[in-house]
Amino acid sequence: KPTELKTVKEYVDSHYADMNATYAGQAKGKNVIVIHLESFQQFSIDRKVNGQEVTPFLNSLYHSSDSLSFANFFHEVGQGKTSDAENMLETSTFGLPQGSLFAKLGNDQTFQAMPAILNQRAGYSSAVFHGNNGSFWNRTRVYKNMGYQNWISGEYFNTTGKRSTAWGLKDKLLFKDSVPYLEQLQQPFYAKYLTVTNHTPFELDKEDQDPNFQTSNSGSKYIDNYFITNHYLDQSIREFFDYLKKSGLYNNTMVVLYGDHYGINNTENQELAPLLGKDPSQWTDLDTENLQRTPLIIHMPGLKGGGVKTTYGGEIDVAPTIEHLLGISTKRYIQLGQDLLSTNRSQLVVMRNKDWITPEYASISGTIWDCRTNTIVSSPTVEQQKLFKKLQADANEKLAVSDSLNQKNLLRFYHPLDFKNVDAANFDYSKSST
Ligand code: GP9
Ligand code: MN
Repeated sequence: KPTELKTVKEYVDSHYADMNATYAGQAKGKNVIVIHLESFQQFSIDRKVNGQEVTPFLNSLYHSSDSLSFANFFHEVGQGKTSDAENMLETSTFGLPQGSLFAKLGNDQTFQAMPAILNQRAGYSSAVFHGNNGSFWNRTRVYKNMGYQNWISGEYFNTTGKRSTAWGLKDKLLFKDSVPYLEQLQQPFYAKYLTVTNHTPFELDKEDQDPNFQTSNSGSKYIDNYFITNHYLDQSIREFFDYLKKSGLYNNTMVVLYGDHYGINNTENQELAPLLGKDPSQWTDLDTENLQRTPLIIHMPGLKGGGVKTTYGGEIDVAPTIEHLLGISTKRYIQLGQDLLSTNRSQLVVMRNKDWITPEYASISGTIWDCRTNTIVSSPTVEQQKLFKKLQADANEKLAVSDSLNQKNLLRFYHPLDFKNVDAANFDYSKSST
């Protein structure tokens, strides 16, 4: 048993954030549906364009007392983009410093991921739904290694002609056409939907656009298009919720919605600034960092203690949060995130490039910013210098632990109590076999 694994385990044990009794087990036995909102950023929540809400339905979910919503949730992806987000959400470890973990290591990696954990601890079945080809981001291989029982990819759907954009089946059709498969899943199930229509360059056929929604005239085609596909995404989620309610699934399901990473590139900040009520000439690197917030909304009818939470966290923290809501202790697993609802968690959010942010300070390419004044901390006190050094060391350690774990495939040697390693050979995703 390599000493590297010991180091990882010690790190995890000393950073474990325990369950919050108010929330632990509230979703016990419920179905879980994770909805990955492609490229969807926090700034679109509550955003009005021409006096009209861009995403009225998501806004209503965000503010519902049946939701736990997070105002300071950050994406932490690297070059693996969507695949890094998926990896973080389901394993609570980071993607790689370069490239995509799914693509580079996914074939032979040992995962102790959410589908297998929920299956083995609480009898959950599992499925992923997505309108792009199964092989994109090496998903077919990775999902088997993660223990997904069903992978309902683009091959399962009619994706011809105007039913698709360049990235696959349009979201409204994905939700609609997935129903016959969703309804075959044994409950409780863990199901993930990866939306794709709100993906750069955010192009959508005229007939899919809401004639009553008038987008911005920002001077950036990307921004103007972005609000159009945001709005379409919002409608697709509303339609899916209508289905959940009509079918009755709504009452015994917890829905988790999150944005995977930014959609609007830094190159568009000058055009974006006025829409956010900011002076473009005053735009700072911290403003850009602040845009790396993406929504996280955990919605469940009857939830107690809901509301908009201001705790600082990121994608790495989602798996333990969900597991604890389901009443599953995560103590025995190697997970680098901390339950967002725990009362003894760290407020340090670590980005894949070693930048970090806390409620007070941010480090961006080695420069320290004061988050409250939006200025560079140019002459830090001795106390501050010590603090910044400590925060950077903590950030570096978290990434190093993750990289050691993943790059050396250390989970091969780790056997959590009652966890049976996943055997990819148990899963056959070919359409004919269903
Ligand atoms: C592709 C989709 C987009 O299937 O998930 O991935 P991204 O380009 O955002 O990484
Ligand atoms: Mn993505």
